[in-house]
Amino acid sequence: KPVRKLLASDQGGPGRFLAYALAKASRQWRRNAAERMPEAKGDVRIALMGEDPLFVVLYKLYRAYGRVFQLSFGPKSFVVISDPKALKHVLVDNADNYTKGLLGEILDFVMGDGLIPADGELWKMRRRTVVPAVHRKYVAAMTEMFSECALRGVDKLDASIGTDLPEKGSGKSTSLDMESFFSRLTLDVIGKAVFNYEFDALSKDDAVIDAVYTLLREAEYRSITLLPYWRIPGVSRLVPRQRRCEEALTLVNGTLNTLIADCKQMVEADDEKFMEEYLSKSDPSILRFLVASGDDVTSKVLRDDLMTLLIAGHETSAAVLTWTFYLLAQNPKVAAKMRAEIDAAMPDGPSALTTDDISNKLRYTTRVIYESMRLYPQPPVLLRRSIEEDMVDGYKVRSEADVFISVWNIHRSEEHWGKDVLDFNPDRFGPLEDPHPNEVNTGYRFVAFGAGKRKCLGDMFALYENVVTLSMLQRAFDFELVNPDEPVGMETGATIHTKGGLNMRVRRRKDSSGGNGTVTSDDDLLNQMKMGKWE
Ligand code: HEM
Ligand code: RET
Repeated sequence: KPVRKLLASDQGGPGRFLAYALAKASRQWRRNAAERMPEAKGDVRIALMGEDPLFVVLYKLYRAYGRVFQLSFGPKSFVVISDPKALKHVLVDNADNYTKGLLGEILDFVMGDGLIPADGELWKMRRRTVVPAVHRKYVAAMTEMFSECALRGVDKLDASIGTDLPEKGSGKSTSLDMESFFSRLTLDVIGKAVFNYEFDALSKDDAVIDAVYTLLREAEYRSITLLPYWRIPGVSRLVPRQRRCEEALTLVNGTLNTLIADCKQMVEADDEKFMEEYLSKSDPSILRFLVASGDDVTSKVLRDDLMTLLIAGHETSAAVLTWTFYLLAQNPKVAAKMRAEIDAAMPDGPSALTTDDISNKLRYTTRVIYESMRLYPQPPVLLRRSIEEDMVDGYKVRSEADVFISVWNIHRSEEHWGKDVLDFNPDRFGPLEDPHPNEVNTGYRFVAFGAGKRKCLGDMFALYENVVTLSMLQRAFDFELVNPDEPVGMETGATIHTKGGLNMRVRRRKDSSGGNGTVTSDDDLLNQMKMGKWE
């Protein structure tokens, strides 16, 4: 105000110069004040040491400190972003100023120079090489395989029904940890898709499967120990785990190298024009595409990318299915509406689905998956590191600052989604004609697959895989929580897990033809049991 007054009374001469200088200083002062980012302090450290997973602590802090704030511990500090515009700035508008930062440190041991942690020219080159492998036609071909794997899952569940004591009047059931079921099912899917490898994790445990799980657990362990790096001094605590992890890496790498070599031989023996033939082959795997399109099979980046795809495709889909089933169990109206759609799409029981079926007959089911990814985004937080100083939402972000973009916070923000933000409501995305919410058509409020140049390249693959698996299982069975009144709890690694598994009771649906296409009712089942078929 005084500056404005001075300006108003300015009649020229030295007064004019003084007014100008004061106005400039005032603007500078205001800018500096605005640039001072809210800082979470006090007992934040205690909160972070507590029971809540990191992303839940960040949600509480977001509600206290707002959409961009800084979290500091002694010399360490990082910026937490919970705002669509700020997210867009970092991931899209000024994306070249950010690297994957900590993510590389967390995932280096298993992904090396793979696409997720890679930066700069290497990333650009690999993205250009890998993206064509997951084009539309490949995803359509894969959808057939998703159906096969899901049907195998249906058979597995079907075979285990009857292992629980029947409750009065409720028919035979089985109770099992669906989280672990989904983890095995999605491992089978991604093994086939990436390198045409049959893990068959739904049926067996073997050394390679064990080794893959050791690596996954290690990646998750590093996410939670290296990430809140204030928790442990250095990485010394990792050392005792190191050997087991090394052994697992050796085994999985060995398997990958064999698969690469086999594939190379196969492609070389094939004198037809590969690119045209690719999709009609019995194994249109990503590996086959990369080898045939000239990727150097001796290169470490090829192996790193295969491992990256294996982990990225496996962990995320398993988590999405787990939380979708949890949400459906708690929201029977949504479940019933979805069921009606699924039953109409597969009137005679579980059967193979195509991408056309998904696009035309399973739009609400598609929305169920998206809405589940809104409430439980996997991973809940994205990581970046600034290269040069930047301005985000009017605040200064220093160079080499670690930035956490909380997708969880954006997806659960009342400001952006309204009062019913926590409701599981697949209808919230509007008319079903276009069932695909994305960053652009939601103004960066829905960013389950990220945004900008580092956006997930497996988004359609993942969506179809999840819709097919969800539909098939729901067509065949009824699912309910074994302990509906007990919260499942959350734990974070790279993705969100339940605390003690997703324990569900599974019953064959009376109107379903079941996994082997022969069981139509409990009576049928009983007869068959008498004949020893289900023993
Ligand atoms: C990147 C989510 C499935 C491959 C990402 C990112 C997200 C994401 C959020 C961005 C990470 C960042 O910005 O830091 C998901 C979810 C999935 C899924 C929720 C399942 C529901 C898949 C599948 C594949 C895949 C099936 C492979 C077939 C990748 C790759 C990247 C990536 C290679 C790195 C892309 C790049 O940096 O250029 N994913 N993903 N993802 N995802 Fe996915
Ligand atoms: C996945 C595959 C999809 C893309 C990315 C991955 C890794 C994410 C990590 C996130 C860690 C987040 C944490 C948040 C805590 O609140 C899931 C492998 C980027 C490692 C620990």
